[in-house]
Amino acid sequence: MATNRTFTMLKPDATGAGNTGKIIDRMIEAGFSIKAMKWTQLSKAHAEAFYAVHSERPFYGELVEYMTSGPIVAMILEKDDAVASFRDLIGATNPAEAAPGTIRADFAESISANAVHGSDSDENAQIEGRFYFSECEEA
Ligand code: IDP
Ligand code: MG
Repeated sequence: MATNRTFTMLKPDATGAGNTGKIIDRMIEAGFSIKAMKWTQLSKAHAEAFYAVHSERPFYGELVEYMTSGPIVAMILEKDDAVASFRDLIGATNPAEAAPGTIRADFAESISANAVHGSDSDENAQIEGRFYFSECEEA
């Protein structure tokens, strides 16, 4: 089931550095419209559940600790081909490898504190959006 929606989080490095507005501007300038948005903070249990798919990876503990270290902004975004288009906008996981002009190249601190999350498939966009928002919270 292809959809035109994706899910993103601004991570604690981005909110903590005061980059929230600048990063949201990039998303809007790139043609994404915001369908739902929430400023919140992950508990350890919620971060472990959100990133359960990475539970066997060596960086899982570091990732959970980092993602609970400060506020995050969760958003559902809409655009044609949203998942792939958004991954292009944010750039590679490691900011050292992210293409110039991408959000991670311009705002990320490290491979762990890399400013933004972006869903990797339509299916995960749906699951991740539902993690934060009920259907009646989507515009
Ligand atoms: P993605 O966010 O670009 O989809 P994933 O491989 O899904 O990258 O990894 C999820 C998140 O885990 C990354 O965004 C990053 O915060 C963290 N991460 C990935 N690889 C590493 C690593 O090698 N060291 C530390 N953290 C990592
Ligand atoms: Mg991923």
